[in-house]
Amino acid sequence: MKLIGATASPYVRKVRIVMAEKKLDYQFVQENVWADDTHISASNPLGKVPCLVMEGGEAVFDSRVIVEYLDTLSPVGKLIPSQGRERAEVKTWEALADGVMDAGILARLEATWVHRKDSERSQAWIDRQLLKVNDGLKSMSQGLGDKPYCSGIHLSLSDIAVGCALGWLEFRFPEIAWRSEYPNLGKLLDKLMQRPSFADTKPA
Ligand SMILES: N[C@@H](CCC(=O)N[C@@H](CS)C(=O)NCC(=O)O)C(=O)O
Repeated sequence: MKLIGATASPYVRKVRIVMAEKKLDYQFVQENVWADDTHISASNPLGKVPCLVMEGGEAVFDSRVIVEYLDTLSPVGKLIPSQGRERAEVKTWEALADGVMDAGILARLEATWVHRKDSERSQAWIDRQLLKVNDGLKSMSQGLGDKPYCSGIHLSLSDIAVGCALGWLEFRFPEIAWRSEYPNLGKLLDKLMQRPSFADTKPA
């Protein structure tokens, strides 16, 4: 399998962490989707990473579809419960964490995208997205409470998705003081960073 991605992308990181936790082999091909000469649309018509390219050349995207597929490949370290309420709970954690990243990325692009003039940038839009980030963090913190992991006592995709969102916020929005406001999230990220899967994929 070939994974097309970038080391700064939190969605790509989610996939790489799942690959590592499940001990799956893959080739990591780095692609800058923001460069004028990117070839990403040859694999993913949406022009986004991550994109998984299978042995036969078929492409699988987006990150949620990829990680769900990867979890079926090996019984090692099951990350998504197979059915019922528990499965819906883990997928909802993932949707929340991905939603925080989506909002953060929209805010960042509004402020920094090189093809937008300063007069075209909207502070109201940035504020709207940052409110989602803050509300998402609050909800994560409340959901985690004093449990060791988001969905109970074992690592699951919930923690991986939340860890990627927190790690990306620390990387791109160091001014958001989520560690002091939500110490339980900081504790969770510090614990996750002890795992090689997290430590080896720090956003860069
Ligand atoms: N929902 C997608 C989001 C992927 C995504 O937005 N990736 C960013 C990189 S962090 C990207 O490729 N953006 C390029 C673009 O929007 O044109 C997923 O989970 O894979």
